[in-house]
Amino acid sequence: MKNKKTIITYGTYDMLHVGHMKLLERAKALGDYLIVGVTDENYDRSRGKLNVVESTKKRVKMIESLDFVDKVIVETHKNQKAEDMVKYDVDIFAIGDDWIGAFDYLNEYTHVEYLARTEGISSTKLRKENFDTIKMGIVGIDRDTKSFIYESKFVSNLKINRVYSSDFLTVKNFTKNSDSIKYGHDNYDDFLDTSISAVYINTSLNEHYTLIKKAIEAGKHVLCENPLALNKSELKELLSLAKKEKVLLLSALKTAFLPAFNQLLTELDNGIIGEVKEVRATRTSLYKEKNYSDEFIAQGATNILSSYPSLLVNKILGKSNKITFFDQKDGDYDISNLIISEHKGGTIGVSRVATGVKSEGDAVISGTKGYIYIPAPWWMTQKFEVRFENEHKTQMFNYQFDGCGLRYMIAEFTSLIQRDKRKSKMLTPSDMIRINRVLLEYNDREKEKKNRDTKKGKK
Ligand code: C2G
Repeated sequence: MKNKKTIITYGTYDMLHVGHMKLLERAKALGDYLIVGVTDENYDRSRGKLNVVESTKKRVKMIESLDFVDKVIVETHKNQKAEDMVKYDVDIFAIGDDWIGAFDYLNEYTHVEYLARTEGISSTKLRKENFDTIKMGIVGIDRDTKSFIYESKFVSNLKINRVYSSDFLTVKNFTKNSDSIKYGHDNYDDFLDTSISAVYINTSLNEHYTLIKKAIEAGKHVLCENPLALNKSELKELLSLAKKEKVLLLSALKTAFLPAFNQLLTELDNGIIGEVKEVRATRTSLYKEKNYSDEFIAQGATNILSSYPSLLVNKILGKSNKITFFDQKDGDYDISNLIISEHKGGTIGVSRVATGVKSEGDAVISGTKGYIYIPAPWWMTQKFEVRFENEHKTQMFNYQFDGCGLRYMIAEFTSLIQRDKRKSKMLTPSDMIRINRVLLEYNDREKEKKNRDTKKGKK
């Protein structure tokens, strides 16, 4: 006979409040030993909780400080509850009655008890009361604008209320057909001179630098599609300007904010495949920009797509020491590029991008004990497999998400502003410099080549 009754319960416990406390006390009263599972950030984001304000570490600490809690564990994935019931020989699983029915399947392992929830209090309500709503404007209107607006609706305390495009008719058509956005501008200064505190920029690449600079100077936080600028000095200038003006400048590389992508980095840090020796990633798209400009540098495959493979390569291998390009061109336009980068300890990054050739968009990370396979489209990371020489040891990681993945990035951007933070751990300014180094170096080399050719032609 067991002499103590073990109770387990789980939750996020963001901004710990009286509702949480009462639930935990009631749970403890059901037995002798209370285990509390605190959800980890990636798991929360993968189950649609995008707006959690406090870090896992902070939330764990808060629960640990409660004297009636006997043990705190971290919940990282969906199937963990069943595993924990067995592991801790749990007698009762207790949870608020907002979950009624959802955990009946655990009756197979333990006794499930739904406890009355406290009315009138929630973390969502506290977040609304404690943080101002951020007003955001969109710069540039194209086929992706609607999905950005749709995805932003899943992020609390954010309101997108105006758009800017240099083309008057585009603005007029957009605001006429939009349910939520009624204000449109074709004058950028007027647009910036409104109550918005943040902008999202998605225009042709060669306009980014000027638009970002003006927005920062007007004191706005900026989320902008990558690349932020088309040469090194401009990128560094923008990052230091943002620092000086105390605003947030973030590249809109959505992959960096996906739950599965971040879980993958955590697994690699934990040494799941040993030492990483090579990272290989491909991204191709046959979609050509509508507003194809004669600024060839801003339109080739390297500029449009290389940020994604570079993100994976640089997040895992760190700064590159040497980069070699194997490009194929159609006139000035690079239709494909095989980019080999060398990193610390002789490790290798292989990035393949193309806008004129189609290929499999997967990624492989090779280590001394095994490798990780991310199926196409790897940059929309939802799942990955950790494979070993012994195929029976394969581990699958699944973090399916709804929508097109933008909401995780928008949530991070909003939450950083709300918490008065100017850097994202998921994509730091150094990450942005490293990632952009590839295309900026390519642009510099191409420009030099072109200058040499023009000089030769003149002779
Ligand atoms: N709760 C409550 N009264 C409130 C708010 C929350 O009793 N006004 C309870 C919830 O029912 C839950 C616990 O407090 O049992 C933690 O709530 P959350 O932090 O919102 O976490 P939740 O998303 O419910 O976690 O694995 C995670 C769990 O399955 C659910």
